[in-house]
Amino acid sequence: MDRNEALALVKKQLTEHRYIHTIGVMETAITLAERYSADPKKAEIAAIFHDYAKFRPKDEMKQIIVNQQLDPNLLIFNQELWHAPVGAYLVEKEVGLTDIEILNAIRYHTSGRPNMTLLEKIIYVADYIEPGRHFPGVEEVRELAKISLDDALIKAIHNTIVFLMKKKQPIFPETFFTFNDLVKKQEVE
Ligand code: DGI
Ligand code: FE
Ligand code: FE
Repeated sequence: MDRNEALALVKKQLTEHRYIHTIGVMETAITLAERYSADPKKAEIAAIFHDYAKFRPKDEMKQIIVNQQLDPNLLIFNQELWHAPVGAYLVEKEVGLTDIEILNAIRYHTSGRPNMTLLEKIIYVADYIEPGRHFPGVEEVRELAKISLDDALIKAIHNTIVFLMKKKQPIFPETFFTFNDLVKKQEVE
């Protein structure tokens, strides 16, 4: 699928603001793919569709989680987490994408997971540092992303966990598992 076709499909699913965010993630993901020797075409498509399900009604997402037997734990955590795995399902079903690397990059773009692939890391970091993001700490992650994708990813997850804790929000276990996995791997290096 080419870029313009993909963008036209996703535009219908998103608000103007979220569409502009998507373009930012796309451009950032391609840059990171070139920098870290991933497939820029896969990065482009995964980025374009990463927030495909962002505006689906809560009830529809809940039904998909139950009926498609996605992680039932999702239902007892922040519904902000749902659009990632539900998005992977819908992008396959409605758009017809079948590339498992692309689908997994969409599936894990919010929580991460242990043993993330290069493409999954790129989409996670690109989502965090795209030029439209302005939260505290983002500039540090942008700088890290020029040197080490793993260091950028660890910092982004660290910031997300601290942000949620400050708001006294529960942390999805996969987010911690992702952080632990990355940090443990650096210990043995
Ligand atoms: O969809 P985006 O806004 O572009 O970014 P995203 O997919 O990373 O979603 C960010 C939202 O998800 C944000 O509101 C925080 C929330 N989130 C991320 N990780 C966790 C989480 N919420 C909980 N409860 N636990 C998490 O581990
Ligand atoms: Fe998202
Ligand atoms: Fe996003």
